[in-house]
Amino acid sequence: MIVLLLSKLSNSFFGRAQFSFLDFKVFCEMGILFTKLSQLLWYQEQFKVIIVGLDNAGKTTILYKYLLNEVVVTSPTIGSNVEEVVYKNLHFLMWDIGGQETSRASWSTYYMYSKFVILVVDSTDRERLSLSREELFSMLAHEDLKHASLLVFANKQDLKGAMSASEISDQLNLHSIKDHAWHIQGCCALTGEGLNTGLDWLTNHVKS
Ligand SMILES: Nc1nc2c(ncn2[C@@H]2O[C@H](COP(=O)(O)OP(=O)(O)OP(=O)(O)O)[C@@H](O)[C@H]2O)c(=O)[nH]1
Ligand SMILES: [Mg+2]
Repeated sequence: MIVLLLSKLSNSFFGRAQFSFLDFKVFCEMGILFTKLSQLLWYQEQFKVIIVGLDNAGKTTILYKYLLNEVVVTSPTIGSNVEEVVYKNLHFLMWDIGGQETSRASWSTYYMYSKFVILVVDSTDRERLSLSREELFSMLAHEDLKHASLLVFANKQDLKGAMSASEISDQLNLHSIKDHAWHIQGCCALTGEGLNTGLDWLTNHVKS
C-alpha cells in the first residue's frame, strides 16, 4: 500500500513539466518516511546468547553445528567466536567464549545484555563437574545476568560412561536455582542430537 501511494505521488510529480523547490522537498521527505517505515516493518530483534563452559566441553563445535550444520575441526578458543544463528525466524547472536582457565577470568565482560546463557558440560568429565558448578553459580550471581535464562547442554552423550542429563542436573544443583528460568538438555554436538530441542526451549523463553 505504501509503495502504491508513493508511486502514485511520484507519478503526479514526474507527470508535470516543471518542479518547484517545494515539490523536491516533499519528494525527499517521502523518501525518508518510506525508509523509516520499511525499517520498522523489517526490524528484527536479536537475542544475545553466551555459550560458556569448561575447555573441551564442545562449545565451538555446537556453535558451528548450528551455523553450518557441519562438524568443524576445532582448536581451543582464545577469546571468542560470534555468529548469528537464525532459528524459526528468531535471530540469536551467539558468543562462544573460550573455556580455559585463563579465558574464564574474562567471561564477565561478555555478560551485559545477554538474554540466555548456554552452559555446555562434557558429560564424561566427572572430575570437573564441581568446577562447572562453581563457575555457574558465580555467573548467575552477577548483576548483568540477573534477567538471563539458562540452558545447560549435557554434551557428548555419544561417549561411553557419559552421565545422564538428570545426573548432571543433580550434581550441578540446578534445582536450587529459583531466580532464573533453566532447562537441561542431553546432546551430542557431532550428530546434532538434542541441539534443536535446546533451541526450541530458547525460542519458548524469548519473551520471559
Ligand atoms: N564424542 C564427542 N566429541 C565431541 C562432542 N562435541 C565436541 N566434541 C569434541 O570435543 C573436542 C572439543 O570441542 P570444542 O568445541 O573445541 O570445545 P570448546 O568447549 O569450544 O573448548 P574451548 O574452546 O577450549 O573452551 C573436539 O575434539 C570436538 O570434536 C560430542 O558431542 N561428542
Ligand atoms: Mg572453543
